[in-house]
Amino acid sequence: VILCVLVCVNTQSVHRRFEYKYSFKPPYLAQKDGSVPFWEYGGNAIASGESVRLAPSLRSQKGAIWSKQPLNFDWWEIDIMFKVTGRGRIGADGLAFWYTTQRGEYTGEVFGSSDRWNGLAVIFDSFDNDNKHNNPYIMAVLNDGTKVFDHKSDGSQQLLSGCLRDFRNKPFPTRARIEYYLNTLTVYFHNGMTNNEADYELCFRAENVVLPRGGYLGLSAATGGLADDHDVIHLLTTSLHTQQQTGSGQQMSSDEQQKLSQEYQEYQKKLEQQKEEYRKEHPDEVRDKDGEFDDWFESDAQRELRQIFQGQTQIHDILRGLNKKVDEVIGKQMNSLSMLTAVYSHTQGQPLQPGAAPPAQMPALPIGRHDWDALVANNQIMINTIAELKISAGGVQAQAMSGCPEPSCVSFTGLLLVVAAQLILMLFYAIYKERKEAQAKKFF
Ligand SMILES: [Ca+2]
Ligand SMILES: [Ca+2]
Repeated sequence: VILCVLVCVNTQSVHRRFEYKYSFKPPYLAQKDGSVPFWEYGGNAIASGESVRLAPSLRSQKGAIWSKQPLNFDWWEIDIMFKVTGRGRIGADGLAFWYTTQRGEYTGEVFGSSDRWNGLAVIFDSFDNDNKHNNPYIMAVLNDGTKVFDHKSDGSQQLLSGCLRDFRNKPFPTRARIEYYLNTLTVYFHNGMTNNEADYELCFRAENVVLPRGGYLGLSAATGGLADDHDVIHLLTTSLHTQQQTGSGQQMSSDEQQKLSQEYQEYQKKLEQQKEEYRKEHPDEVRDKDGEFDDWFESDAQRELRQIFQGQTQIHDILRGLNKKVDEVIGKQMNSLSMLTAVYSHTQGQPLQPGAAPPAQMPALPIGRHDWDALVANNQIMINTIAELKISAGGVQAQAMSGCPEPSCVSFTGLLLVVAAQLILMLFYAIYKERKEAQAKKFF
């Protein structure tokens, strides 16, 4: 999926620009007075240096954060890193991302913000109101300002598209990447089982989506009788521009650009100043943050958990590598097989034209029945080895599920066998080709 995205993006040559005025991220996410630059939050939301807690794990809490300015570009990609955590097996209510023509409320009816919105909501719905065992669910809901969100059915009759994904209580923060480019809306989800940047999966893609221009960005969350903490660690906005857009009238005037960069420099200076002040005021904390004492305060249980996660992440990486290699081997295998078949059928079954003189007599079949059988047998061995390898990979996965923290349980014998078999086949083919060429030369 990631590969496709890269390729698609490359072929259409999208120009990307990070939009700091529509983003927030740690450290120093909130300033000393609690404000978040370029954003406004309210309700029960609290911003700290590290995250924005939209709704805390207390009953009936609501909160939201909204961008101060509407977007001044048409296409965008927004990456949200968040954590929904709670003690219960079930949590509530959920979190929502908004792109709407007006800023919503901070204590509204729909996951903390306004109903009858005009624009897009991407909702992370934790609680299963309609009892269909299909939550937590991620969905996009479009609204033109007239529809009332149907909580009773979890919006199942109103959603544009969605996917069933558990985003609660993950070892690493979960992430969503929402892309709106040339009227195609794509949502990717990172399940937080690893902290690997490449682990986004497609949730859905919808075409011909028309959103109003110049919307505001927002995030909101709400709790009910059950209550999770809803923390957003960052929201990063990138504007996407087609080549024509950047080439023509969309270009900013140099005055405007100068003003913007000056503004940005001032913002950076202010940030640095605040960091310095913070260091002066909290010398201990800063030292702590540098990690000097981190290792001293890890309990046994924490350490064990950390080791398990590390082990599982490693197993996951190894499995992914193995999968890729097996795919490669199968691909090569298919290639050589089709080449061989083509050659074989060419030499065996060349039909002779009745009228035409037979071409310079066909060379005796350069590959005997015996050679062919050997090749087929070789092939069979390779297919069996791949099957074995797949089974052993499955075993490793099962072990990983049962919490085996050792990353070394993978046997590479299978992999080596495949590689060896592949080499033998290549060698065989090379010899065969040489023989054929030598024989062909005799005729010229
Ligand atoms: Ca719900
Ligand atoms: Ca449901």
